[in-house]
Amino acid sequence: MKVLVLTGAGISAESGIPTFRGDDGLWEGHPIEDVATPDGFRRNPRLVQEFYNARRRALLDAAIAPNPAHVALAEFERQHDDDFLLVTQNIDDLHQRAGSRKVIAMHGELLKARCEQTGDLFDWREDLDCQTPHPHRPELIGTLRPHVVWFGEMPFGLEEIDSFARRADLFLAIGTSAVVYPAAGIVQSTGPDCRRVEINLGDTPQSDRFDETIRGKASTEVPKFLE
Ligand code: BV8
Repeated sequence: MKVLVLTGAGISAESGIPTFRGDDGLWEGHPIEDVATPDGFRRNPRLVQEFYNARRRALLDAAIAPNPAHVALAEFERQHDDDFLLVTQNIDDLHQRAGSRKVIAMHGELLKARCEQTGDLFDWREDLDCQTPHPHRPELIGTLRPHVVWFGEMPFGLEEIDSFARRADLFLAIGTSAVVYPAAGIVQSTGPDCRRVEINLGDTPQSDRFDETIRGKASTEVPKFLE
């Protein structure tokens, strides 16, 4: 059985990471176009670097850890290794910390930095600013950015995701508001015989495309569904 899982910010909410569109929405105080677009970065790189530095520091806080939903997905992958793919819109590393291996972080990773000139990727746990020298080429000052997909930028892994979705027997969407594309459109790539299940606190604009909608918290409902 080929299983495709898509997760959004809702799966990390109970681990203490704020979602984007909840009351404690991340974007508050910062219009999206100021902090999550290439233009915003060009206009005010310091503001954008600090926005991600704050999120990186928060993610590395000792209190932040995978919750039972992350753990259940990692365990399920171990039991179904050959035909399983986890796609996350999240840029935290909680799936990886829980033990998930087959992960496509389609919107990038908060704990990586990328050189705009060389494309080099680095594991990055410190603050980034506009004067951070490139680790191997110090002459490249201020060329490092968060390895994160901003609005208007191409997400990662789209071909692999689409090809897997077309052949999936089960598609499980967990904790996503289904408003950001192309992630929100993955459900439409699944075949006619695919069982589509949505786990969320409430309805989303895509809920009617699912065969089953399970309403409740991810940390309770995901382990229950996968057991
Ligand atoms: C693209 C990384 C072209 C950054 C993110 C105008 C100009 C350019 C593009 C567009 C445009 N208009 C529209 C677009 C397309 C745009 C888009 O979709 N915009 C939306 C706003 C309309 N998309 C793009 O720009 C994408 N790129 O289009 O490139 C292209 C595309 C294809 C092919 C060729 C070219 C790039 C989008 C990626 C942007 N980057 N993140 C960062 O993180 O800082 S998006 C951001 O939103 C996060 O990744 C986040 O994951 C994502 C979606 O949010 P969710 O994860 O769903 O989180 P949210 O808070 O919204 O919802 C939480 C859900 O959990 C809720 O439903 C809640 O009920 C539930 N929940 C809460 N607690 C729990 C729970 N469920 C269960 N248990 C709980 N405890």
